[in-house]
Amino acid sequence: MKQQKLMEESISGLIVRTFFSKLEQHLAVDVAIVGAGPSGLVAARDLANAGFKVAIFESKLAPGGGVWGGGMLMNEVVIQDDAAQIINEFGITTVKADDGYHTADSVEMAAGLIFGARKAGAVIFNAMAVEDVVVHNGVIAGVVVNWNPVRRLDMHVDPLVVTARAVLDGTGHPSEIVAKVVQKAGIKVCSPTGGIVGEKPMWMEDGERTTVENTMRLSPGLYASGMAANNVQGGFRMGPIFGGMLKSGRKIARIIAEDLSK
Ligand code: 48F
Repeated sequence: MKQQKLMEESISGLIVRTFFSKLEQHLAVDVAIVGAGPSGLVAARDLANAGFKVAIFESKLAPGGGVWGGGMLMNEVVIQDDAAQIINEFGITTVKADDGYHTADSVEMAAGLIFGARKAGAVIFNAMAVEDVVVHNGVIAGVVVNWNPVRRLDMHVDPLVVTARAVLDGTGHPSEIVAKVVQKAGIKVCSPTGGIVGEKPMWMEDGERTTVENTMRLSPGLYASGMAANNVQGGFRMGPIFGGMLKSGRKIARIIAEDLSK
């Protein structure tokens, strides 16, 4: 007589099969986005909506980057008039305030950005860190991934590789991926020094403007958005105002889409 499957076996089996199928389908993607902060999530949604295969790798358990904490753990953020529309497209509510600013509940914004990117078709691998890049003849051709707990515990475990036609560094302040490219691969990037200039201190107005200006292709196959872009070019930081991050995500999605369509 056939033995009936136990519930425990069915549940574990479903998780293992669906996860590995998802991973296998994303071992070669059009765009690998490193970091699920606001700029990366906006870029992911735009690129997925444009029909590209997008995978986001986020080292933390919860995607959303620096959005959740608002300003000093007060869970509201501020967005300028000309960028509010971008999160409204995700269905996130903004409340108009004085002087051309809007506020948004940071928990709704983080959750909404994640949901919007995922619903557009971008797949998010959380608790998975990018520890290196793939370089073929000077062209960035993918990312090297491992479980973040493995990295944190400094375990000697070899990683896996995801190939990509474009790699976006959306890792925020440290621009971890560009650092690998410059320091380890010895590739010069498009910046005043050919390397990472380093983020400057607080100046909200200038930082917001330059975040968008600094968003660009850095070398063949490599792009940066958000604070990572600012760190590379030496822009100012700006704290809990997010218009620049949203516009940066939108701008880099357009640049990547144009490059991949050539
Ligand atoms: O820093 P983050 O939110 O990126 P962003 O889009 O936005 C910056 C703002 O949140 C804020 C600000 C606004 O004015 O200044 O800081 O530039 O999110 C970056 C994400 O990248 C993840 C990290 O956990 C965070 O969620 N991350 C960093 N390094 C890696 C990574 C890595 N090596 N692999 C995977 N994820």
